[in-house]
Amino acid sequence: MKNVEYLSKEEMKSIQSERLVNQIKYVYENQKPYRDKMDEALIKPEDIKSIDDIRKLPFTTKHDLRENYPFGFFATSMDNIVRIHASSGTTGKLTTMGYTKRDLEDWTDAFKRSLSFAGVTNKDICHISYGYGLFTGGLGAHYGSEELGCAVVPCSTGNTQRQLQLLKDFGATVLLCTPSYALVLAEAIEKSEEYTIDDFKLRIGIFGAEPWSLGMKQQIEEKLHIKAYDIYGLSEISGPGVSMNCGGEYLHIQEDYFYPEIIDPETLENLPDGVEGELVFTTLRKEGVPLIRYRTRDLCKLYHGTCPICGRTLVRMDRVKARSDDMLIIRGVNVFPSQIENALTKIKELNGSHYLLVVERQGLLDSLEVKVELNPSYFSDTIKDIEKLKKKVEHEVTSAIGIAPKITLCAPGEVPLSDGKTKRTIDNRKI
Ligand code: DLL
Repeated sequence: MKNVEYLSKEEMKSIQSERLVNQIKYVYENQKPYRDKMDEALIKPEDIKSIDDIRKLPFTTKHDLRENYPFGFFATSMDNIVRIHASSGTTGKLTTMGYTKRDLEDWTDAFKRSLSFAGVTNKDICHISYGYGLFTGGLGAHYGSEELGCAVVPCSTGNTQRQLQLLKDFGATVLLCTPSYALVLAEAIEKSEEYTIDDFKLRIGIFGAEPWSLGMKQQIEEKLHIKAYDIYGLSEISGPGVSMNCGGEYLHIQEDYFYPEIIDPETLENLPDGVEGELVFTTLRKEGVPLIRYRTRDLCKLYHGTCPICGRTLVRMDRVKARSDDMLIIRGVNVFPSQIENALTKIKELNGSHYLLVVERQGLLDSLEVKVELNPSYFSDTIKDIEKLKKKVEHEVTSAIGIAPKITLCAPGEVPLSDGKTKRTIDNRKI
């Protein structure tokens, strides 16, 4: 069979159409909440004849999943479910996902393919510091890497000193964790009296689960002497490995399993390639919890056509820089934490990836405070120098986001990153 990563548009469409028709029939017969939505929209499975008909179908939201907590969206009986994951998200109630044996095989295959984009092979030793548990990061990376034939070190999160020791002693060549934690590890090596970067054999990093800027990517690459890749996924659709970048900036989506669309979050109309909107996914082969037109809230752009970097034809998505619900509106201005991160990481006197945004409302006016760490190598004890640096940071952030924040410079270590997803904003406004 022809490699699915290099199919022509027509060949891919034919696979997607056949799978969508089956998926919709299956969902209509087995998933009551979505059947109700289809009945309400007066759509029958027979109306869906090809992938082009997908636009006729209603959307599914996180709210729908929460309303049906825990198992209302399961489309098969527990006899066929072999794993349950749940996503805590950064806010709100859990959403629960159930997987059949075939769902796990498909997800594993998607992750394995993603790894090969980065040139990972069965000769590699993969050190996994994504959390193992209800979060899909650890187990998703684990089975995908094993399937490729890598030697897997299932470290999970925490205990940074032990992680460093194992990374060194086992000679891991691939590190898989959140970008925040990659920086924690890199900075622990820098501070360590025991290790230098030359003690490690790392060559590739597979980082994801949270938005991170190109500035942060560059920092990680420089500090760890690796090439860093961006892996994307969400537990509702399976987990990590929905997409990953090749050598270029964009991420290839495993679109024979997960069909993407971009919509305008207000009008819900489909948007063309290159226009930013909300990413929507339809699973094409899921048995446990299939999801039709699931609104991810992630803001993104799509690009069809052959990849100029690697020649794959799998549709590409932009890096996810923010979620539509991550966006802060401060004094009427839309502000994305990643815009600020990009500005901060460009300033060499700062440890720009270590930042926290605090939003307050004083009277009628919103205020934004940016707390950011100084670079450990930056040293000055004159107030004049510190004030000058503050002004510079204020200027850079203001030109990035269009409003002036209060800048608080913190000592190294005062704004720690977590070993999972780091919370970047505290919004104290009661709106
Ligand atoms: O974060 C799955 C995952 C694990 C992806 C490990 C990559 C690596 P959830 O906990 O359900 O699943 O969170 C999904 O995280 O909708 C995005 O908002 C965000 N996200 C995931 N990967 C990226 C990424 C996992 N590479 C939510 N860049 C998604 C930006 C990401 N945001």
